[in-house]
Amino acid sequence: MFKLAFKKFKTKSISPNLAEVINVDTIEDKKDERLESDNQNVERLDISNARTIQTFPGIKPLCDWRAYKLKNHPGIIIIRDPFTERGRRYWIARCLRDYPRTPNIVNLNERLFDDSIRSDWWKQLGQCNDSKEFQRIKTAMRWTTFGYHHNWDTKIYEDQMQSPFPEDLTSMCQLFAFALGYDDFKPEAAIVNYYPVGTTLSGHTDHSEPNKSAPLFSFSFGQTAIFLIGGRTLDEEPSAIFLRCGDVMIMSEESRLCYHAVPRIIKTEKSWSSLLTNEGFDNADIALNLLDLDLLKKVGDPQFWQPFSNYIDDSRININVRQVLNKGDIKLD
Ligand SMILES: O=C(O)CCC(=O)C(=O)O
Repeated sequence: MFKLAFKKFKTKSISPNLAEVINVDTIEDKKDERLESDNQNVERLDISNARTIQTFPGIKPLCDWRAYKLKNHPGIIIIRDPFTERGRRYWIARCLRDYPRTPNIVNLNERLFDDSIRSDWWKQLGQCNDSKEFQRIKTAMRWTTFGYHHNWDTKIYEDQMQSPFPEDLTSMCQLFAFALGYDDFKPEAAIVNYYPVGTTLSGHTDHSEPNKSAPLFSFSFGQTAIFLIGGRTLDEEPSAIFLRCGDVMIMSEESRLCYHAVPRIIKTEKSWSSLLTNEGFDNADIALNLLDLDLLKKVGDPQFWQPFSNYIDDSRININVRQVLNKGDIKLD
């Protein structure tokens, strides 16, 4: 069932029937009965009782968040783009410019890419003048890991295999975790996935973490993904849902160990090169020190922002954050 659905959405020769894909933006459109019945699986989540959170740069106030749950997949929560435009730009720039740098690990193969590219991909990409080589370097980047590095061969985390977990990402994840009542959540491992249009991620479960009860936080930026969420085995029929720029998905409870995949990236986002719409920030706000203030300012400069905008014009980025250790443990066995 899962593999068939993956194939159906992946196949390039036919356009998949996108009416089947859950689109949370249509949930409140009471006028259109067809849309409502398409979305019987989705319910708005009442977060009016969510924990009050401090203001956080680049994130809208809690009262403006729209959150949804999937009735057939208990534990999946989607917060529909709670970021401001400056916030989205900030995280896109972090994922491209900073996170794929040494000591973080990237997928780039040492036989195909020299050390300078493997240790600072974005900088070398910016210095490449040959359009064919530029495209080769750009599309080769598929993931970077930090915090505990996931070993894709052994599928285990090791104490010696760690790089520092960025403080800004820790603060941002803990803000969402706290709002949803996961006060003890500790971000300890992250995978940033890069998806040029046309790439996919096949069905898998995330079960390498010794702590399988902590939720997983997933942040999507750039172009839209069709995301499949299934059950604990490949026999169960998955649901397809759009994950759009700025969406935050939480995989908790039963869904934490369920099969999921990204069979398709769809180019839906308009060009990003426009000026930021009247979105300033208060320099005196102490919460600003949770982020890289210099970068937060710079992403509003059209010239600085242009290369990031070009990248995201035909790509998606996903930041996938997990807790590795069980509560009370200070290291892996
Ligand atoms: O890109 C996504 O939305 C999912 C990524 C994922 O499943 C993973 O990193 O394990």
